[in-house]
Amino acid sequence: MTSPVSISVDGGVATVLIDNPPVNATSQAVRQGILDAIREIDANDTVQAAVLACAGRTFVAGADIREFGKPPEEPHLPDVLQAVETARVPVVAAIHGSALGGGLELALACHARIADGKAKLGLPEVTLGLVPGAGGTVRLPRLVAMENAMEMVTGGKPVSAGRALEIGLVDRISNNDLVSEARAYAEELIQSGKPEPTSARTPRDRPDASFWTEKEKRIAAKARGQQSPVEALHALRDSVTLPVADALTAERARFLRLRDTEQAAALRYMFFAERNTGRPAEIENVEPLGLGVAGVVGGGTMGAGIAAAMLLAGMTVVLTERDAAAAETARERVAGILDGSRKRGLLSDAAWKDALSRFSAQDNYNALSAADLVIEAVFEDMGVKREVFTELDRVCRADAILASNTSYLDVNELANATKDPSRVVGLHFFSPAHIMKLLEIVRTDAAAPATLATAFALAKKLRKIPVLAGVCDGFIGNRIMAAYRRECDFILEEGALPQDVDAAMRDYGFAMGIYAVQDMAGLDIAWAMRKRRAATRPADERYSRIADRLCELGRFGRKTAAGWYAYADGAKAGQPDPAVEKIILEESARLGFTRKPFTAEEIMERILASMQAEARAVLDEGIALKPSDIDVAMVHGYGFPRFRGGPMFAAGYRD
Ligand code: 3H9
Repeated sequence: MTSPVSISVDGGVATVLIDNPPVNATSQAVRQGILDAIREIDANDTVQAAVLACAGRTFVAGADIREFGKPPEEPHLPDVLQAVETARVPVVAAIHGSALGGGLELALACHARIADGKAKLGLPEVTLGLVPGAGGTVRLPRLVAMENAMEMVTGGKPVSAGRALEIGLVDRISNNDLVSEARAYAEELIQSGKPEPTSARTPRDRPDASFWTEKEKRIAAKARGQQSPVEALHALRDSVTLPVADALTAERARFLRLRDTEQAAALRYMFFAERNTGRPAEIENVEPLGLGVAGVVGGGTMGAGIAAAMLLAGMTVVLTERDAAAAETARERVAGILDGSRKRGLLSDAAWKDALSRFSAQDNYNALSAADLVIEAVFEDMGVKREVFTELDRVCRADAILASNTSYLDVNELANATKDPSRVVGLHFFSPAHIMKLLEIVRTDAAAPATLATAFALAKKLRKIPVLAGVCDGFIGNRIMAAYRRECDFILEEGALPQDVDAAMRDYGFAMGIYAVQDMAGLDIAWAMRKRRAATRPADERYSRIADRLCELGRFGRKTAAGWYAYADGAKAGQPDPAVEKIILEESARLGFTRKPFTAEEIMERILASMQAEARAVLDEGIALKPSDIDVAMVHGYGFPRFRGGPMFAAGYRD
């Protein structure tokens, strides 16, 4: 087998090239190849400097995640990096694409670093439930200030090449031909002498004990039970309090210990589940239709978010509203979102202007006549949505795709309101639509393969994770949420209070509990739906009246300063309310329950069991293609903690 690492020597400078598609991960063959190349360089007196570069779209993007479940094979990455760092000649890392995890650790072990202007550099191990395992926490604080190292290692977010230069992570930015500039840099180092190995340098700073205490408090609170961010902080503390060799050993031990945890297994599973969500067989080899011009009907929170998402992805967007005043409000809303992205540095001034120039808000449907795709995001009511589809049928091109952003309604019924149901699909975005990664693609009975292929192409263009769902009440996510919300109300009837349920969910890793979420979103829409469905509800079905009783009192959540909690003086955080407790106790008594205390574990067991039961029904009915799609939906649309892998993973499902 040929090695994925090759070496060529030209005029005293060796170029070591790693070529291991798709992302040059440090598989066993790559590790062996780098080690062999360094040995060859060490043995060849004509070589005076080396450049380490990668073929294809990126520098080394990390260890090979697929190897993590298996016993590690020699040579181990720390030993390979030790060989690079102690090489006889200076080694310059030439970084393009992404230098991540073990890839950045490799660059840190080199004697100098030059990066392409568009490169990204990071240590994302915490997002896989790990800490860097090949010297990242020890070498990084010897190049950058501890505050910056801490952000990179405990947050896991990559930094841009520009930022990397600013903080001292790279020495130079290449503006032209990266490898030639790296070679020129290597030649300079032949003259000026080999820089000191990174691990032999003095740390940029050694913060005092109060720094670590304060950071640990903050990081642990943010991690909500995920172990790796706090472990990463401890590894950084070791790197400036222990001798270097001991810090490297301690880091490696931490990495190996974490690699075998359930959290790391869950995060690895999620990594692949997100990239491999199911696609319907009928769209293989089907060309998607064009996605240049998109229409959006309705400029409320969802419509404006969807419009912004498409503008940010380079599409031209026409939004329609019922009259000029509403169109102007929608325009302002979309402009506000784009402005927010610019202020947070996610959009350059030029890109912001460009996005605005591709947007218009109109007060009539005729403006949609040129659109390739139209997404309606009007009020969640079948009558209103049917009218919209009738209008779209009248004004849109015969080959335009018509999509509904409904979160519950029967998309088949909407499709049948059009002349050509094969062009209709559900596209269920999550709020805020320009940020949330999940896109449920709802397949109607008549949807043509090209319609579905285009929906998947849209997800890719918007950098969203597509999850295919069949038509049913609530599709995948809302249906499972409705099931566990019902279960939570039963737990209230049997003895718990909303604050107990919410605390149990937060302890498990959710950002918010179900009752705080309902108060934020508003209780009225779900109430209206329950009333609509009351006539068809089976008489023997268990039904909790608590939420209805709150709504009857006008307690619709934060917006009315009262819901499951009380919100005094516009407070964002609710307080337990004796009036709610009274209603719950009355309902328990009415139903004949002797209230009993629930532990957080018991509450979570009931919640998970109800999610899993509904998820199995969703699979049996063919609403979801596979269990991991359900996990992706619950993690990315409903706040299920990613480090727990989703309800199916928690039930023992492994891909
Ligand atoms: C680590 O390094 C530990 C060390 O500290 C210690 C070691 C001792 N391994 O995302 P994409 C596959 S931990 C295996 O669609 P993009 C991916 O599954 C690691 N496979 O492309 C997909 O396969 P397929 C730290 C990997 O352009 C294909 O590559 N590193 C790996 O949107 C394309 O991926 C990370 O966490 C991998 N490491 O984004 C980096 N990475 O085509 C993880 C990717 O069969 N990777 N694949 O579906 C990423 O963040 C993105 O993939 C990247 C490219 C930004 C690189």
